[in-house]
Amino acid sequence: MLEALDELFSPGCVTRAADDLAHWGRDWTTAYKAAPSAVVFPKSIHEVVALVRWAGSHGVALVPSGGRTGLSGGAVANHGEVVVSFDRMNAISDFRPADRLVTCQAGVVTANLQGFATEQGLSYPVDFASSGSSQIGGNIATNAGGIKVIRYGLTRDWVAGLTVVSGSGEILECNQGLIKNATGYDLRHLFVGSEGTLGFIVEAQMRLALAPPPQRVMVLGVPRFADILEVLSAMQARLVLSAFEFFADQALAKVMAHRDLQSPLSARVAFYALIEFDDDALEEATAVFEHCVASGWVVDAVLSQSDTQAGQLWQLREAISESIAPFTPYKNDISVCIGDMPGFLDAVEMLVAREYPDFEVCWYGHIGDGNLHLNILKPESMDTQAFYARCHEISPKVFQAVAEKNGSISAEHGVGLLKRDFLGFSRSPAEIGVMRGLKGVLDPHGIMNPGKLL
Ligand code: 2HG
Ligand code: ZN
Repeated sequence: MLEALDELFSPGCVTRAADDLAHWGRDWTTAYKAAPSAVVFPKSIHEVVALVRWAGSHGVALVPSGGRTGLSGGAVANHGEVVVSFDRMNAISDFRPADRLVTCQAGVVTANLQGFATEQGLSYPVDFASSGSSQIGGNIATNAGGIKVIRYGLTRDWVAGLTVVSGSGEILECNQGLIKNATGYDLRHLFVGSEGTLGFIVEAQMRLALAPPPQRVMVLGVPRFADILEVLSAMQARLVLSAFEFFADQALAKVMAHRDLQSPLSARVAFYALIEFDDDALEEATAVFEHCVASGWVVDAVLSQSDTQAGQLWQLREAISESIAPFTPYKNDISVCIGDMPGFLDAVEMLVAREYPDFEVCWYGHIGDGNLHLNILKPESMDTQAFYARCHEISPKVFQAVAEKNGSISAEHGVGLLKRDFLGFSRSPAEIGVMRGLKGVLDPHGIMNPGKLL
């Protein structure tokens, strides 16, 4: 049956080679084995429509594939699905300065959109460590967050219009760049974060921001976990922050070893906060830093003196994920409201100390927007399956603590395969029922990324 794909696509746009299946059949999640039956590379919206209609009438499951930098298995094809790669739909077009809007095909790499915006004297402010590989379609399908959410929000906030091919093969043009549009349901937002389960995003109108003023980065040493929140509120009371990240010393040790970097402060401290702010707020930032030292929350800090140094300090945070990857980390990506963070931190810290006494635990994340990344590292001698099984036993306890604060069990990494069984900790049965109903309407044949999210 898959031979029909050769008729739907031009030569060279379908592959069944084993290496290609392994490459395009998975994302950065390491827990699953890729097993797609083919990979296709559409070059136009009409090819996507033809594919979806063909797949619907033959009951063939499709898995959308962007930069495959996801960490929840949303882009994993492990059941003979056809992978739909957007690598060849990567054009940026139709820049509209008056609206500060630009049209991107789904496969535009995030860094290319950022570069395009800079060339126009503007910026695309959503940013994360994987921006060199991740694609706009995938960012929208997972509502990607990253390191600047505290100031600029999530991907959702920059999506002004979407073109989607629904699971029944219809083209939906959602919102088309308008700021004001009070004509009923905003379907655009339904597709943001839908992980390809309702339709495939083929094109997006992205809003651009004004170029930011020059920035400064400060890394502060904070001996006690809870005091990071004191530093956050002191900073936010007087400064507009572009980022407020944190990492534990265990995470720093891994990055220093992996990238051969120096410790940012003269002595090692249990936790670090990395803040970024406008250069013209330097005096204010220094005053807050002094207040934090006087209050006993902070023991030392380093301030970037150039963009190069700012980039080096950012590496300490941004390279954590890649530095711990060789340790087969079990990832938690959880969030609560900032106001609930102090009690939540205590609860999770106690739980982790009790449940994972013999495992190395790496804390880091975007604490300024309420998002913690809690990575449990596999002891070298432990079998991977046994390690995952143990973490799966403990996860419900972590998620219970999240649920008690009405938090999210997946703040920015999506649900995919990895978190699907835990969705009920963050979404009520009634909500999940509505989600299933929507899936039935938009994906009547159940072919759009089946088995993910719901
Ligand atoms: C980050 O913030 C990414 O670095 C990855 O969201 C987080 O590796 C992780 O758990
Ligand atoms: Zn993150």
